Amino acid sequence: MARVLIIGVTGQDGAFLARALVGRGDEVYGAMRRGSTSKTGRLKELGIRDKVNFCSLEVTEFANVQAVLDEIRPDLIFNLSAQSFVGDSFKFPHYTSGVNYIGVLNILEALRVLKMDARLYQASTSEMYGDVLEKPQSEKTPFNPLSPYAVSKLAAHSLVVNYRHAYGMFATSGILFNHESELRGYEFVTRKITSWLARIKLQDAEAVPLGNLSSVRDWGYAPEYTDMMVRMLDHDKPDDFVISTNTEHTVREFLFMAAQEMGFDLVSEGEGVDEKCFDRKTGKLIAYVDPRYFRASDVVYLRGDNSKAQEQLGWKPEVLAPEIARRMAIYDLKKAAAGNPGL
Ligand code: GDR
Repeated sequence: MARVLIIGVTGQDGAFLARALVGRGDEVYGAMRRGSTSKTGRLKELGIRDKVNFCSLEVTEFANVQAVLDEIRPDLIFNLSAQSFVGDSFKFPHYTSGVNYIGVLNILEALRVLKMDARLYQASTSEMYGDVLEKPQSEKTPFNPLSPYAVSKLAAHSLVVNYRHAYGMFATSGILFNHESELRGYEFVTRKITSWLARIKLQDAEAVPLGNLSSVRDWGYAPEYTDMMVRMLDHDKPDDFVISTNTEHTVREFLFMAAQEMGFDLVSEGEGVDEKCFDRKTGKLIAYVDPRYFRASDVVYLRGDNSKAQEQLGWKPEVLAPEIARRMAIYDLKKAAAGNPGL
């Protein structure tokens, strides 16, 4: 049994990870930001809220990070805390950089100062590939970030590599490609689509406004990805691993798949900012492009080469984008039917 600290326990990944660790008998500490106590809905949904020991932690405050690590003395630390919405990082670059980079610096420094030999997992991201220099992207592909979010994550990623080499720390980065689930936040495109379509279907909501429909992503299923986080820290040495499905779909394809599950039969008309998606059966407008959702610079193609994780960690993704769209659509229809779109 390990003592585990999950920093950022209230998010999608934090909740699934906590469930996996509780399930294997670990003692799980869940750190969250001040004032986040009301955000434990996902842990409740998974039936493990009372199995997690909560603590308050502000990663941007070094003294606080040091004190919490010293008190808990975990064997394993998963750092999932982040300002994780790429779109918002253009509006809040300082805040994003503070949490996503200084936060990691504080954790690494606290481990060093306290001379703790805890294993650290850092949540790196496919967004670091940005304007991609290779297809598909692997651990060897050079990074080329396109947002303050990606820059902050790349800085943190580089720091983890540096502390691993300089101080021999067991610090591992998972370069996770997009991973979705029924517990995904509503600001991300998959959940925005499934939750909104459910409201169109059952509550006669207006059509959903979307940004770049041609953007390509490699979407995997979050619970499988959090299982891989555990496997990465159970591995015999610290390293960097791409976790992806090595499949690709456009946002438009995801929209069509989710819509089909809800009984819509979409057809797209027009191009670029004029694109509109109608239901063939009723002629009703279901989705349209709204330039307000375009990003100042967008990552338009991501697809991960996961061979290293397959070979070294036994990674085999089972749930792929069509099934993810199906599961999220079914879940959100149930939520909308119950009149409760929230978590
Ligand atoms: P991403 O996820 O930025 O890849 O980061 P998101 O779902 O926000 O965007 C994916 C793509 O969809 C396009 N898009 C829209 N996106 C949103 N959010 N809303 C829209 O209306 C919309 N229309 C089109 C985007 O432009 C983009 O190209 C996620 C986050 O979880 C990160 O924290 C994580 O690091 C990466 O995945 C891996």
